[in-house]
Amino acid sequence: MSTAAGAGGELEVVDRTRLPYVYSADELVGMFLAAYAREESRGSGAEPAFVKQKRHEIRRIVASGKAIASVLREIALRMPFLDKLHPFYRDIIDAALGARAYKHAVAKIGNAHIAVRAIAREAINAVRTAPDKSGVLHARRMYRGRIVSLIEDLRPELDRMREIVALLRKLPSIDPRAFTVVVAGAPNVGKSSFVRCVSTAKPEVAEYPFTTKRIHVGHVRLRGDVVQVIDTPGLLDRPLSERNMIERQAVLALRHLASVILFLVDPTYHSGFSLDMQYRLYREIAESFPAPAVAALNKADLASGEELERARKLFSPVAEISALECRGAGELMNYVLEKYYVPAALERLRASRR
Ligand SMILES: Nc1nc2c(ncn2[C@@H]2O[C@H](COP(=O)(O)OP(=O)(O)OP(=O)(O)O)[C@@H](O)[C@H]2O)c(=O)[nH]1
Ligand SMILES: [Mg+2]
Repeated sequence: MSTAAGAGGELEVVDRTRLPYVYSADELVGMFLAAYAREESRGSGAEPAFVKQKRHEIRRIVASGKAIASVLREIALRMPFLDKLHPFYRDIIDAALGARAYKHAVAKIGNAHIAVRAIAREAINAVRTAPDKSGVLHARRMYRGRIVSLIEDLRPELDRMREIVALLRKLPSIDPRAFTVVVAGAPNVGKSSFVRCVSTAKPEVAEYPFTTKRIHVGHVRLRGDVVQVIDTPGLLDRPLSERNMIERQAVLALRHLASVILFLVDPTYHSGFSLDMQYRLYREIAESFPAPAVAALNKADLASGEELERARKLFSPVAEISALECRGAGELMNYVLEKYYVPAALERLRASRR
């Protein structure tokens, strides 16, 4: 079984501050022409006009070519490298664009900087060997036309990279390498209440990609280590079969985050979902996620003895709590950490000493 903590290691996490600004094709053309125009004519007055014109032209080609080549190179280098990326991010990028299309786009932008240099070299040769003034002008037209059409050719890839960067910047601030308890369950069963009960600080609320849903990210501090607790309203409360492909993949990306899934059950009809429906959901989550799943009964203050008894039979819960008053919530969290986090932490410690 691979948990997020176990899979951590050398996998990279998206660092939002390192993501490049991806220029649009129009911005790049503007930048290219501006860099070209910026180079002013220099040289001694004694020089023949034709020689001076050639030297000026070459300087413009060198400056504008360098500007564009370095921007393209920078974009390609700073886009996340898919093969090294933590699978949580990989799945999100794959859902947005497809892994192959992403790699292709990054490679095309990266290779374009080499093409720019080659075009500039040829243009410089053409200027050097031009027999007359109009030959220089011809070389200039050729050069500018080729660079502009190369940028135009990158337009779809640049647009896609702009979308991906915007998406990555908006992702909730989750550390996929940290031990993560994902709190799941039908709507209204008390997931957010539970996260509030156990979180050291007020949980953050963030958008989740490809859904209209938000997730709440709470943290539990444990002697220098931080455990994440995320509740997933609307993400894990509906069968996967009812979702479109992209949403499905976005939901499944959570499997790379979850070290353990805590499934909350409302044994009363208070939340409006029958026990059978909650049980089906529990089975589905347990089957689609590699992380272990444990169930706990919430709203113990509200439930009748009979309701509790039925729920116990179905779910074999590890605890019965009341998140409204936070009764039993801390103990449940401790139980989950003792059982799943401590062994993982010890294992990591042992591995680091090996
Ligand atoms: N009596 C009682 N009410 C509870 C308990 N836990 C939650 N509630 C109430 O149940 C309602 C839903 O609680 P939430 O914590 O928002 O539930 P949720 O699972 O996050 O709901 P969604 O995010 O909409 O799926 C609220 O009115 C809570 O006050 C509990 O242990 N006992
Ligand atoms: Mg909620």
